[in-house]
Amino acid sequence: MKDRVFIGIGSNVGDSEGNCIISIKELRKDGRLAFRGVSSLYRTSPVSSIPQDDFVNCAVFVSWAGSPLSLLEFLMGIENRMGRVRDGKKDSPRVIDLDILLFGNLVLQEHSLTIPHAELHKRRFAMVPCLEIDPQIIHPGFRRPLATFLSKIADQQSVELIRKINMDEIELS
Ligand code: PH2
Ligand code: MG
Ligand code: MG
Repeated sequence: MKDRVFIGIGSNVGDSEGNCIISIKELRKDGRLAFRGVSSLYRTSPVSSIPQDDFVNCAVFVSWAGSPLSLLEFLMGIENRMGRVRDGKKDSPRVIDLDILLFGNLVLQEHSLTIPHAELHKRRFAMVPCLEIDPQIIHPGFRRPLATFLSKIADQQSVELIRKINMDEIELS
């Protein structure tokens, strides 16, 4: 089955905008993934107890012809190839972060993977790009429109539009 999947993308080390674009191209190289849409790029304040630089965030909407765990493995492979260093600390700065936010209507809690992403409904930087792609998204865990969670988030979480992504930037050459 091909599921409607939203993947959250973030970077706050190096050329963050460029890293997000490269990661989308990497995603598109795999035959199991069918690309459906992409959000704009946003500059977002870090949601973390560790002081760090602002992030660039965006989201892509895809179909994935495989299991959630096979997608997780694929995403981690891209993160590793792009130089992601895993220091074991939560929320440390990162070259690239690719998170499964939603996987169809699936609700899953395993030690290696929670779907929907456990923090999705608490993070403006994750919700705004998804809702740009599809304002009608229903959170399958809470069975409520994702948009209803936005108003509950503290103002400190800033999310500013940088620009749209052009299709030719993410086209495979
Ligand atoms: N990712 C985190 C923690 N905090 N803050 C922003 N603004 N954007 C992120 O992508 C982000 C974060 C953990 O993955
Ligand atoms: Mg993350
Ligand atoms: Mg992650």
